[in-house]
Amino acid sequence: MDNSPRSVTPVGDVGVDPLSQGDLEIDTYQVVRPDGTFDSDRVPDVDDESLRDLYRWMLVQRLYDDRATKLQRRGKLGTVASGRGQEAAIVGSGFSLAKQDWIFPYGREAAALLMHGLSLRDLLLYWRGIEDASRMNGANVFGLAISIGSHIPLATGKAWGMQLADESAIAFANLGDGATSTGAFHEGMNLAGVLEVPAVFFCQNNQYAISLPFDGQTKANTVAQKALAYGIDGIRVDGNDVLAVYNAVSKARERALEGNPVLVEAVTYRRGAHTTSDDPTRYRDDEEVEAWKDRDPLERYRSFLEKTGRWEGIDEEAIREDIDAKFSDAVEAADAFEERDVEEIFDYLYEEMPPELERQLADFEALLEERPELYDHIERRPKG
Ligand SMILES: Cc1ncc(C[n+]2csc(CCOP(=O)(O)OP(=O)(O)O)c2C)c(N)n1
Ligand SMILES: [Mg+2]
Repeated sequence: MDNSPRSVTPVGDVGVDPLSQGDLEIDTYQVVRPDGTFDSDRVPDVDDESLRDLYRWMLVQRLYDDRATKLQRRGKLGTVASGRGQEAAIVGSGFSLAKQDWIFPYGREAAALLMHGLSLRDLLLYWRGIEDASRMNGANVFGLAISIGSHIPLATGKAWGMQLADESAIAFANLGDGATSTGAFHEGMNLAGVLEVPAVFFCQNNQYAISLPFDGQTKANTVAQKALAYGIDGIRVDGNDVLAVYNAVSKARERALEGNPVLVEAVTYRRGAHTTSDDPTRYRDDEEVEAWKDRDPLERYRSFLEKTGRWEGIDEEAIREDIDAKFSDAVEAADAFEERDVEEIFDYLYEEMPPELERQLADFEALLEERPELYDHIERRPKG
């Protein structure tokens, strides 16, 4: 055989017809349109108080974000990742979960975690770097995935475990559009499909991963279509329409419990900065932000409640006062929480510390001896 490089001639029309992006038309499910009109057949069959609670929880999310941001500015929280603009995605999904389900959070979904039983104090402590507080709380909330996408295979694993134990519950992972570009996303989704586990992967496509816009993240038109490659269900939903998200995730949950994992894409927008350490004016223009302001999830849903005669039951001022008081109490409780020893960073990874970690701990302790001012604001473990 001749293995010298050969010239390549165009193959011409030989009947090869590649599948392409245009072949996938994925609808975006909606219940309430941006102008507040709605599809009455799609209004979920829940009582009026629950419909009002959806609004109340969205307000909780918004107020939490405002207060947490101010707290960070006063130096009392490490960083804050706000859910502003994503309230409908956060609350509509959180509201559809049962107590026995497990949430694998990604950071912006404060209201969903609070409604799942996590205390406000523990949430604040997390953002102060005290992660283990949340484990005392007994809520089915896993630690926050700071390493993007790392929780996706864990959610698959938890769902598998619950399936093997014959529990009627799902693992629910919140993730961003950026997380869909990680290897962990692929591994978690693929295994979920193969094992047919009760998991729902909820991607809040807020159009950015820090400064990188969605079309720089993937060549695919949608996140939802990626589900098909894993042989699982995909749903694309208007993430600023709380009823649409509630219906979509409720349906996904039902499917998941039957052994059909689902990837849900909620199309939304991150209205604020990525975190309190980011300046979004450096990479996006005001017109874009203004355009999404017109699609505000709270205003849209308020208009639905007004049109259907349910708004009267909501006392916004009372909710604000209640949240303010609860937030102040939670800050006080967080302040009273025992300071952690900085060496504890080394404690919880292995039952027995491996030599490499021992070496790092020794280096760290030597550094603290040499420059105690680095950590003089933090409690130190007594020697010996
Ligand atoms: C593995 C990993 N790479 C990079 C980062 C730095 N980082 C923090 S948030 C973020 C973007 C996340 O974007 P997305 O998943 O869309 O979530 P969003 O913040 O938009 O809600 C990046 C790259 C990280 N935390 N983990
Ligand atoms: Mg994003």
